[in-house]
Amino acid sequence: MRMLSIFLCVTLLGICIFVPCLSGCSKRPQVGSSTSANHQAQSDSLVCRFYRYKVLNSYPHDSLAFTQGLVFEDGFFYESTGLYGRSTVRKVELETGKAVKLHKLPNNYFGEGLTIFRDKIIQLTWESRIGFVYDKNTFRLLSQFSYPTQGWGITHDGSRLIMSDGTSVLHFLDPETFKQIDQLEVFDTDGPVNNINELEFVKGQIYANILPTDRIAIISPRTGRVTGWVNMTGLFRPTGLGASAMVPNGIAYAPQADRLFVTGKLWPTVFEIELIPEPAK
Ligand SMILES: [Ca+2]
Repeated sequence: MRMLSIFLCVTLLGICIFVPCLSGCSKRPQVGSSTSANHQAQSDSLVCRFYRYKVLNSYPHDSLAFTQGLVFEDGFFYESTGLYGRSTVRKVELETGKAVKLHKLPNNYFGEGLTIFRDKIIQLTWESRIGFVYDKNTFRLLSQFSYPTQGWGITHDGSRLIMSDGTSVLHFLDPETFKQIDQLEVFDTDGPVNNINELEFVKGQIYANILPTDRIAIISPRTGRVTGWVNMTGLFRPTGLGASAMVPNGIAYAPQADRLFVTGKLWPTVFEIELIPEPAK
C-alpha cells in the first residue's frame, strides 16, 4: 500500500511536493519550541504539514472541570464537563475562569462534546445516546435528540453539525432535525484514524483531538484526509492525574479574533496558542 501511495504521489504531482507527506503524516510530530508565525488557514491541498505550538496567553480554568467540549463565543467559553454525577454545561469568563452560568446534568448522564449553533447549545452525552439542546442565553433545556452511536465530540461548519463517536467516522447531522445527512471516514497515510474526540471547526478545517494522544489532527471536511498534525506535547504535565488527563480535549476557536484555545480534563489552565508550521523535510 505504501509503495502504491508513493507511485501515485510521484505520478500525479511530483516527488518534491509529496516527500513531507509520505514521510510524516502518520508519524508523531517532533516536540519543538516556538518561533513566530500565525496559525495558518489550512487549505484543502494535498500537502500534509506538521505543527508545533506557541503559548500566547494562559487563563485560569476550573481544575475540577472534566472538560469534554469547549467553544468560545461572545467573549465567553461554553464548556461541557463529564463524569457521572459531575457533568455540567457552563458559561465561563475568559479572564477569571469563573462559571457565570452553570447547568448540572442528571447523575445518569456523562457530558461530552458541545457546540453552539445559532442561539442553541448542543451537548452530547457519552453512552446514553442522548443529546441535549439548550437556549444559549438562559440554559433552559429546549429539547433532546437521540443518535445510534456513542457521543464524543461535536462542532459545526455553519450549516451542518459534525459529530465524532470515538471511531474514525465523522457524522454530519442536520442542525434542526439531528438526522444524519452524511458521514466521512478520517484517514492519513496509515489508514483510518480512530478515537476522534473533541472537535473544533477552524478556517474550513476540522481540528480533532485523537484520544488518548496529545496530538490534534487537522482534517479536511471534504475528503476526511488528515492535512496536518499538531504536536501538543509538553503543553501541560499534570501530576497525580491519570494518563487521560494529558489529552487536550478542549479546543475552542474565536474566528473574529483568530484566537485558538486549548485546555483539558481537570487542567487548571486554558492556553491560548498559535500553531507554528514545522519546516518541510
Ligand atoms: Ca470544541
